[in-house]
Amino acid sequence: MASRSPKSAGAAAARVASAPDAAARAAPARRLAVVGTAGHIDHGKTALVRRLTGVDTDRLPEEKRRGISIDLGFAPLVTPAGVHVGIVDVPGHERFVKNMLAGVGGVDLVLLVIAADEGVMPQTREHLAIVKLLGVQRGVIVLTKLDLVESDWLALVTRDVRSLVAGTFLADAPIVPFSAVSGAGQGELLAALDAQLAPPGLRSSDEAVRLPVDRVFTVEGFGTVVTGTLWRGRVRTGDTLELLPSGRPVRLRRVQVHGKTVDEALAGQRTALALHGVEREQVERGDWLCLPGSLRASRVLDVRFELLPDYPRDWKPDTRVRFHLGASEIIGRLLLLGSAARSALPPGGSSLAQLRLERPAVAARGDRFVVRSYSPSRTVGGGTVIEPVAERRRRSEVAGLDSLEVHESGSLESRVLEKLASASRPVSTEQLAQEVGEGVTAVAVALDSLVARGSAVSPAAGRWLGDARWHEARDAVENAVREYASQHPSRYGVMKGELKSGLKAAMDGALFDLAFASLLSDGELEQKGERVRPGGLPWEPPEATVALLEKLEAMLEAEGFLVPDNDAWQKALGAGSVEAAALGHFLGRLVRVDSQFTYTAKQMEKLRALVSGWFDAGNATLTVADFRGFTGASRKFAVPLLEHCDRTGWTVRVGDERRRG
Ligand SMILES: Nc1nc2c(ncn2[C@@H]2O[C@H](COP(=O)(O)OP(=O)(O)OP(=O)(O)O)[C@@H](O)[C@H]2O)c(=O)[nH]1
Ligand SMILES: [Mg+2]
Repeated sequence: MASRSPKSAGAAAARVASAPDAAARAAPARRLAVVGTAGHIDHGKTALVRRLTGVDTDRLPEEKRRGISIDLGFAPLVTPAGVHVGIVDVPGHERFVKNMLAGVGGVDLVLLVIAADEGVMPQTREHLAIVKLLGVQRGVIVLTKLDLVESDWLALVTRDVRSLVAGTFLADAPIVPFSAVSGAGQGELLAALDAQLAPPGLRSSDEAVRLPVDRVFTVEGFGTVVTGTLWRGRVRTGDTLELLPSGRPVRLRRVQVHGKTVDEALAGQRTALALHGVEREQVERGDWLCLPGSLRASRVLDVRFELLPDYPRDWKPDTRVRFHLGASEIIGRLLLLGSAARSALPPGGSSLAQLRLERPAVAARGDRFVVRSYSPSRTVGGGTVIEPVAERRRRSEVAGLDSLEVHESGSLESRVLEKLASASRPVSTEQLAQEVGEGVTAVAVALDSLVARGSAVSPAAGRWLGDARWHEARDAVENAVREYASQHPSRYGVMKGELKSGLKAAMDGALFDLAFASLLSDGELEQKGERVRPGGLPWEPPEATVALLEKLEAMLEAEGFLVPDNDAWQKALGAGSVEAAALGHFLGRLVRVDSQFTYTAKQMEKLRALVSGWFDAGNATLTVADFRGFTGASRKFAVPLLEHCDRTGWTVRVGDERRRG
């Protein structure tokens, strides 16, 4: 698990890019979109991007030499309708699907590229499966190399392609024949892009910043630079973000969009960010930049897993996999939960599952991910994150699956309530928002309605707890107080500290304090000094104890200040005398002078009068001998009594003498 210091994150949050200010919101909205290519090797993805943008996205020497794309390439495009598009060009080679996955995560639209001369090929299918699993909703299909085929062949391939995409989000997508050589189809392609990007619902910049890092390098004078598609939120120069999973706070020294330095970048833009506070070696592809405190890294995640329909076998309940989310690839085990755990999952099936990863993943509820087999690496399925930070659970464990299902499909209110029900202490709105993976505002609204319905309570400002848990806690405190009172009738009540530590196993200290305070203010409890008893239950110490106390007082006063020591009167009066003495202390009728001697309040009054009489008579100092003289106490009693006088402030010790206090 990544260790993140909440302190440093909190401090970093002071200047972050989360909440858009009014000015930013009022600015005319610029339409932004990220478009990814997809398709088999050599089908003309890079040539198409070059034709549309003039940018050659094959920038590595090895890519030039081999004539294939190896890693992600990026190019900007402004469409005829004015949408600012960042294109992510992916490699088609089957060995580089993991690179493809690192870039395709955040796309709004996919350009599925199929060479008209070759038609549908393996990575056409695999890339299509991937964008489907990732939940991409918009797309345009491009049949490239139009210049190489006859029209009847083109018609044949078009039919093939239609049947490939039937039943998918691309079922009704435009199919545009295109040639990167002649430029044929370019106008139609741009028009198709605009048509697909026109409906609203592209991303919003008003959410917590989230950016998957897909490249890291150093730039002379700027140090560590990362690139990535800004999934959500907006970032500005000077902002502090949190690098996850390491939890390092980093400051943005410079923000660039497609090579141009800007003050601010918005969700849906390809960005290059120069980071302050982190070395090149401390960042890698797959890391995330986030609003500090908004996400937590975890090795264990609960998910809904979907196995691809064309997977050739049943899927085993415990399998080594590669987990792809954002730009990250993490190896781990996928454990099916529930009924599928006992058998296996058939192709096309889905199951609740737990991912146990070798390194922490940074996920949010609802994130789509892709799963590839460990070896050989093939795309086998994917799914949706339900619990981004989960507890390890046994596969056979059925308990808890209900709550997982609530988190998968339940309303925000039911999900918040689920979290509250399992919380051991009151939690803040922010923490709940993080746990259910929703914005703070939406969670606050859900909480208000839960409180209105009586399902949740707010025992302290900004803190929340399930109603049942709250009443359980109050009842536990009240019952403990009642029980003590009935067991110890001669005592006013239980000491508060003793009560709290007695309930330690049953309840968190913070919850105790809140429950206690609320019981006190409701009059359910009454407190005197440190002792607490049930409210409205008048306290009448047992007569026998009072009688014994009177006997004890008489015994202590019998010989002036020469009282019998504690052992002596306990022996003389029997077991009940300790209880009687405790009552005397609580009532202020007895005073503990030291571990050996107890005096009555009356004796103490007399002592005080004698001491002040001594000083009133004009004596500046008081020695032990003087004291013995006017009290008749032997040295054995005089020393502890004088120390008591010092403690109560009647006298002040100076060397071997006392002065008036
Ligand atoms: N005749 C013709 N050739 C094309 C066309 N588009 C691409 N090519 C050629 O096809 C080859 C592969 O093109 P790329 O654009 O590199 O293919 P790609 O899909 O990017 O390949 P990978 O990135 O490696 O998956 C190159 O030699 C291109 O010149 C086209 O429309 N017509
Ligand atoms: Mg290419």
